[in-house]
Amino acid sequence: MNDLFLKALHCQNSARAPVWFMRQAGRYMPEYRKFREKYSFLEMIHHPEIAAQITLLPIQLLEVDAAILFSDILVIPEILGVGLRFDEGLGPIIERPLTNLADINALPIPCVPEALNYIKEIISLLRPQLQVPLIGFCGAPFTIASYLIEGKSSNDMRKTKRWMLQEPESFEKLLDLITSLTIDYLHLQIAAGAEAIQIFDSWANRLSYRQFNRYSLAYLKKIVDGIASTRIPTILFCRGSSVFASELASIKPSCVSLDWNADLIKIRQTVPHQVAIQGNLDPDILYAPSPVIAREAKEMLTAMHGQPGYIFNLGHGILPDTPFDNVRFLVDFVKNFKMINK
Ligand code: 1CP
Repeated sequence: MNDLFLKALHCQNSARAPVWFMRQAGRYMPEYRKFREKYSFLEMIHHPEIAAQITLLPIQLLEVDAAILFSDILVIPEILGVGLRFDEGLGPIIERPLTNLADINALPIPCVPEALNYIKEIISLLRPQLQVPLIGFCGAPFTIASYLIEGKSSNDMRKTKRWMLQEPESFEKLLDLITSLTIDYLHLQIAAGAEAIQIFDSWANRLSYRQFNRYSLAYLKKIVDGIASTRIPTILFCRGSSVFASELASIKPSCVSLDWNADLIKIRQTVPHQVAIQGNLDPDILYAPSPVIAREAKEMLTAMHGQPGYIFNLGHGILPDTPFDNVRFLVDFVKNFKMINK
């Protein structure tokens, strides 16, 4: 069993830095595209056998140090019955986005263990096949709320922020609802065998400092506290984590995952030493020729050398048109880094 990743999450790793990537199973992989020729994205995440096989692709083809469940943060909106679909080229669409308090009150309250039982099946299929830890995940309440309100990916979050500022009470009611479903969902993943949890707050960078504390961090804290009894390590990622790293660390996750704007060493100095750091190569660097990839990765690995709580990752997910061979090159480079230095 390769436990480098779990050791690093506990800040107890004395070997090389473990490596895995956000969105490590996806379109940049020819094998993934073969599945996508046969099935829609929703079919793939709903079908336990297929979702398990796709989770395993990066382990088989890249030999990364952790697996992440093949699913999506939007499974929570889906069980709220708002009509989730994924359109080619457009990404996620919610057919009946929320517009007011009455819409929130009309939502059915799903029974999470029943509605998401298929996730339990995926994890049960996966665990016996894995020699690396399995990461479960969810979206953060602010990011999930933004999809429920915008109805699609939005860069400006205009509707979400307008609601948040005009009617903070009902906005918080929505965040509370998502938080409680999410805690149940993470307990389901952990009971089924997830060995670490990453929470994605992909749109937190749209918030001011005070808004972040009130509408993002407070709910992240409820989730971290809500699963603390399981003692499963938690990783907090947000776009904006280079700005909010100290605040994220203050709610005592096991690890803060940094976007690519941050200087790793500077952040390491501000985040308490018992909290691990993950990140943060710019995903665009994977378009560069391999000597550039090597130079940039070496810079980060040298800066973090000897850190017992460091996990190599990107600053956000792998992009769909990334050359597969460059990703493979990067994994090998990170894994061999110690040897190069000797
Ligand atoms: O084949 C396809 O077209 C589907 C593309 C795809 C994939 C591979 C989507 C649609 N989701 C996923 C899987 C996924 N999503 C994983 C799987 C595990 C992995 O390999 O990492 C995870 C962890 C996610 C999480 C996710 N989904 C986030 C948070 C992380 C991030 O990237 O910021 C978000 C925001 C989503 C929403 C989502 N799902 C898919 C799309 C195209 C989007 C929209 C992103 C956006 O709004 O910009």
